[in-house]
Amino acid sequence: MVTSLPVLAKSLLCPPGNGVFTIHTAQERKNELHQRLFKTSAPAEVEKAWLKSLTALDGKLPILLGLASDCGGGIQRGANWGPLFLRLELIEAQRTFGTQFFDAGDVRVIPHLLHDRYVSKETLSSCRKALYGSARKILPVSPLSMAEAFLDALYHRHPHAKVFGLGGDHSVSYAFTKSFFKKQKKLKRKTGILHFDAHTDLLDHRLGIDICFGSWAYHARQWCASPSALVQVGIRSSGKSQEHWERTLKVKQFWSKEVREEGAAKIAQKIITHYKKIGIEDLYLSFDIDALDSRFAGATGTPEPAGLFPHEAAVIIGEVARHFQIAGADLTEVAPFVKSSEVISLEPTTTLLYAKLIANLILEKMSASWP
Ligand SMILES: [Mn+2]
Repeated sequence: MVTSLPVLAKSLLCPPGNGVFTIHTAQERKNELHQRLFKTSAPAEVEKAWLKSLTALDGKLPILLGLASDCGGGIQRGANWGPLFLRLELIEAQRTFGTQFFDAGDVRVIPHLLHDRYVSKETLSSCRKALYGSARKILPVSPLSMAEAFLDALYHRHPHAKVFGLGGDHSVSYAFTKSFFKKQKKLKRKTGILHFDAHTDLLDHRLGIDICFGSWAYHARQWCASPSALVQVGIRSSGKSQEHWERTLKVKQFWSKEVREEGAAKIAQKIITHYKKIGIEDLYLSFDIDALDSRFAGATGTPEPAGLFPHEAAVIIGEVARHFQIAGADLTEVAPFVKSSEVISLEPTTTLLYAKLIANLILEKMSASWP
């Protein structure tokens, strides 16, 4: 028997904003979010209202899925708070711009786990007991594995659903893209990735760990229509040269410097020409907030100067989305409690402002109907 989506969601997910397991921390923000979404902040009422809302999930609007995991990060964590803070921004955007989306909630997160492939039998049993009340429940226990299980079921039911994932550190894109590419393959759609980032995330492993914030793109490129269907924009902090990555892994890169020198519109045209040449039909858009210059996005795990200006990213997304369907997307590495040393007073709010604008733009493009 196929489990219904709301029933599966009840096991794997929790109400929007609840992905970080806390008793008191940020409770006022959770209350605010739940008041706005469900007109109540009483936990039992919120749970009831959220479960009821899931029965209306029909895959027509872009679907938000929060994955409040930063276990795959490793320099400065804090992106686990992304989904809660971004939700409040998106509700604001909804009011200002009329952007439409369906909020499925957050994946339940055990913050010490990343993916079930790293989990021992004993831990699997004890975490199943903790999450599902029984060690015999054959369900995943790690955030990335749970996200993948939910998305597999969602895409099985609604193959054309467009999911906008809210991270989390960038390892969450491993789970989002894995499910996404499985179903794109079934739909026989030739699909690429448009990846905004200061870093390439192209390591095959980091300290022996094959799934993390520095390696998800290495794996995801193998699921694309071809390796060169992974196009990276905004790169500027890499141990290896552009020539190295393009030659050895066949990916296509536009470093931040090139965008500044040639202008965003011209880069967008180059990207469009490239995707057309290799026959791409659909795109997955992954946006690491550190693609933006650290003056605009300092509240993130690895802020980098000399990055993209928000309008440059917006021009590229806008142009490319006129030619290719944005069939799936995510926004990662927004770490609202993180302050880097420059412009301390401004950073969290500045980062959230630009994250909101980028997220809103992506949702708007995902909402566009496609022939
Ligand atoms: Mn990244």
